[in-house]
Amino acid sequence: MDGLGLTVPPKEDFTLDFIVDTLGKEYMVDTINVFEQETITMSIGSFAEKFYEEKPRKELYNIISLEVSQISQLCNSINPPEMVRIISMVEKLWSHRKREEIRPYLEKFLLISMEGSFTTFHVDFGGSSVYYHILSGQKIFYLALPTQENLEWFRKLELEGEDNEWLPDSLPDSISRLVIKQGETIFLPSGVIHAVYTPVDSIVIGGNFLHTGSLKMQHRIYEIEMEKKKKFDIDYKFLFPLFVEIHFWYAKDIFIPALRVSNQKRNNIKESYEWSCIMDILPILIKLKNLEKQKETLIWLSFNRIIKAIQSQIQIQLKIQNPDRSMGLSSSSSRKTRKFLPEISFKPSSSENLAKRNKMIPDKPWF
Ligand SMILES: O=C(O)CCC(=O)C(=O)O
Ligand SMILES: [Fe+2]
Repeated sequence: MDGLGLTVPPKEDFTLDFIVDTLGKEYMVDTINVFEQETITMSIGSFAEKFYEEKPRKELYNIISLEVSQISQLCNSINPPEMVRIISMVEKLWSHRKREEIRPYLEKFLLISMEGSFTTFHVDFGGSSVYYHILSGQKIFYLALPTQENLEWFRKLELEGEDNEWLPDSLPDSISRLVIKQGETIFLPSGVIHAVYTPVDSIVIGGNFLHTGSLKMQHRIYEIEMEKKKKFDIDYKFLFPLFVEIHFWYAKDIFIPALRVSNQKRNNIKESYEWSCIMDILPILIKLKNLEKQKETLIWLSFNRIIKAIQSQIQIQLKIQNPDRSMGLSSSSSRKTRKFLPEISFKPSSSENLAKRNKMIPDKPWF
């Protein structure tokens, strides 16, 4: 696609027939039974039969979670937008082919939707950002920004509302309606609350990604998901795979080594994107560690070590930034200070941070 670095196959080739032939009729897919808003697993062959029924169809099904990154005949002609490939935390972490066998694949979804399908208000898992390209058909998005008020509304909806309501009793004050036509692409930033209506049969190519510019929002959404999980015991498959591990590994493999290098060079990185990310991720790691306490995770045993490592590198950096001020861990009150390090007032305000990020991202696409 012009300017985006997105590659998609020609829509004439990428039909439901082609997808069924490639996967084989017996290939099982999760679909949404639209009127019940319930997940139903069926073969792609059965889905196609229902798809080719005479309209108006008696039942509507919507495929929104068919990921094809490991099906070469379907994925070879798809390349997510360049920006996604650059900033995706999953891409970055797995670019060295470490832990390949557990890599989550989320950047090449096919969505196959029957006319009249709708998806109720939600935020994509883990507060992931989204790219969404209409190969054929059309979609109508109803969008609400992730303001504090709207997120509180969404939280209540998640915890108390009816799951299958297209129009819940209350709605955020301001909702934007966005029609996306064939050949168009949208990006949804982290945390955007959205509902989607499909006015005509549609095939969409889309993907989800976490990125360091939205660490706080991603974590905010994850907290809501955890609250919901606690209340309703939802399946892990509805959460961003390895969400906690991804943040842990990112800190361990990317943030700490980068901060260590800056510290060794005695670089003051106070104004850098790198620093704002590090200050964002530390409190998140502390909260994730506590959230995960009860659970067996791959990384639980090393969590404290990584948190300590990041805290001590932050301390070294703070001394570089403020050579005249005593920020040392050696002072008697250091234990407390260390615990609340992220709140230390050296942090630029969030709008400054944002501006900095916008400026910095093109310079440091690797971070
Ligand atoms: O196209 C749809 O029906 C839903 C798309 C969406 O928002 C999602 O899959 O998260
Ligand atoms: Fe979504």
